[in-house]
Amino acid sequence: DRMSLTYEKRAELAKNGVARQLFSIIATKKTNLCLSVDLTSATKILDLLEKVGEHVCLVKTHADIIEDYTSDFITRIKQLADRFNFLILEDRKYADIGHTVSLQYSKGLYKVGDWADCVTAHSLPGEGILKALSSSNGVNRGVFLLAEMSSEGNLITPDYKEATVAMASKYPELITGFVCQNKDTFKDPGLIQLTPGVQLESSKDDLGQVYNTPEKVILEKGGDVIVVGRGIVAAKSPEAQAVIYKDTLWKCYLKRVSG
Ligand code: 5FU
Repeated sequence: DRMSLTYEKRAELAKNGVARQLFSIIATKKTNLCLSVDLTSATKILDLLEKVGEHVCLVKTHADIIEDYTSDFITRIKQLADRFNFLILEDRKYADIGHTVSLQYSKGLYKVGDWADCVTAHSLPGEGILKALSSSNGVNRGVFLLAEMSSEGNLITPDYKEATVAMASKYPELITGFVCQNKDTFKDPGLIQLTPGVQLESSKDDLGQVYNTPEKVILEKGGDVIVVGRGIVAAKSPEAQAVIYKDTLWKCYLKRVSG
């Protein structure tokens, strides 16, 4: 059962290179915190990462919300990723036919394939989307497939979720894990459960986002890497808040694997 296995052990079981790398970074840095840097200024994102880079294993971006996006931003965020040893996930949630996704992934303004260690994708269009993301893969790259969402009233059904996990099992070298909310969604301990919708107190925002606590998400719902956005980014001191989240999340993990 993946709930009781350590990150070190799971690194050995991972078939995707990015999953292996991410499990190892988590074990080395003792942090399972993924920071979602949902800011619209490249400068502000870089300033924030200077302060919190040491506390996170993964940085999640939405490149298409950045107003001053340039290739220089990518050079700098990659330097920070090297310096602080974190990976980068572009949360693009690809959802089109394979041909279009392969263009969206490698071309246009963002050229995501050049810099993102991993990306998110919907299973909705069928497995052509995974073929597209594998064939544009030269180096060590990964995909988190959306199996569940955190938002209220989302249309994902149990059947859709199961079919998503079945689809992923045909691409073991590509799939890093699932964006999902529950431990029963998948079993393979070599895959990562990336769970968003987390704040220190259970709550909601006014556009349908639902927040669970670290305890609930890690101990009951099986989250392996926890995505926090506004809980940190909108805090008075994001740096101090990142440390609080890191420590809280890590304590929950230790409790989970200790029995
Ligand atoms: F797939 C998902 C999902 O189900 N819920 C999410 O919230 C992705 N997200 C992303 O996580 C969303 O796009 C935000 O970037 C982030 C959560 O940010 P928050 O500020 O912690 O609500």
